[in-house]
Amino acid sequence: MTTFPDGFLWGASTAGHQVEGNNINSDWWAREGKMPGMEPSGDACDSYHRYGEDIDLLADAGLTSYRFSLEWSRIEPKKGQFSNAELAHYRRMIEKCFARGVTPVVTLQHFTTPQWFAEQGGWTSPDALDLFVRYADRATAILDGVEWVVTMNEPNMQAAIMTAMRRMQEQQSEKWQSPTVDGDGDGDGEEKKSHSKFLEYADPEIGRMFVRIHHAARAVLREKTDAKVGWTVAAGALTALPGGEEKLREIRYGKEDVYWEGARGDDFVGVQAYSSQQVDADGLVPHPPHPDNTLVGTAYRPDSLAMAVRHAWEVSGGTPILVTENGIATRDDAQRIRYMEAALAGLGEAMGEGIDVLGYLHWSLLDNYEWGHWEPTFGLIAVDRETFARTPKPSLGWLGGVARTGRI
Ligand code: IFM
Repeated sequence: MTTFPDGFLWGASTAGHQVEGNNINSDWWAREGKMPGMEPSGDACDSYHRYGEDIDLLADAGLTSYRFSLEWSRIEPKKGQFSNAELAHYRRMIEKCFARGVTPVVTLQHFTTPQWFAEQGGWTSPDALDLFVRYADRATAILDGVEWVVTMNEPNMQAAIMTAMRRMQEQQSEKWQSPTVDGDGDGDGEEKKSHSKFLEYADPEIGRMFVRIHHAARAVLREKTDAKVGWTVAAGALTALPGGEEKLREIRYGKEDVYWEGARGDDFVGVQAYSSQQVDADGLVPHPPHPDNTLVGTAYRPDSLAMAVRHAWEVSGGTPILVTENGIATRDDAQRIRYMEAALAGLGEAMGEGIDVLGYLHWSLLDNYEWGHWEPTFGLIAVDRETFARTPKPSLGWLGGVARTGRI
């Protein structure tokens, strides 16, 4: 049996663009439909209007925390023009959490930016830092009582998305390939190989740029709120095959370690782990085909969570950890429960070694928009795309049971 401490946060995560719907001022909205193979987010799960129902379902199941994101492009739809009405909307979400005894974990930026920001050069434009910090500063107006704030979600994946976009612009005819989906293969393995290849290069300079922006936003949040501040990192749980040790270090530095290092001095760091991947002397080895592989093409590896937590703890210099995402894209909810059970058992072992883990937030509360695709279903709750009716899956009740008892 594995037991978890009192006060451990148990919850689930979502992100604005993936669940709200009609996020029309964002760069992703502008991009959707323009790229072959990319499905539009449309109404998404209509959580912009139905967040109350989402939070009720989460709380009724026994979960104690909800991670969601604010949409910068709603709050600042035009450069310098801030919407008090949208800020009030997100404050209502926070109040709804409080009313249900749910601890909100608020992400300021989850992959999307305002389209005007993208048009002026996005994260690499000279005033990107100042613009993000100004937005973070405005957001502090609604964060009273919020204990957990994430400045940015997976800046390392955002760097990969920036690279992917550049590549797709250069090769105009290329089909959309989401960085969160490992190939969309026709089974010949070739696409997977090339997808892995393009994902393996990550420029540490981009990482350092994100670290500077994160630290500047952290300073404002610390000055104006009492919240614990951190950011979240996509963990690859990479391992070396014999002869791949040097390559592993090289790849992992630009893809991850620069970001874990950037979390030093934060109040917590968000670990986001799904699968594990091997590295040989040539680079990332594509996930071998297997019946248990997930709907995003990755290997079924619940042990990746403990691997990622150990690595994050080491490289971030012992920064307290919040598991802000862990989950599996599957149609088989029994497989989801098996995955969580194994992942949490591994997490308990890592905690037994002295690693400070503060909570576990599952990705995701809802089946949602997986960045260009609707097929990969990560949710504890199914959502009808026509009626938006929510149907909790057995996995929601299972995780709620763990939350209530504090053990598996
Ligand atoms: O859906 C994404 C999320 O937006 C960021 N982390 C990984 C998830 C699953 O791919």
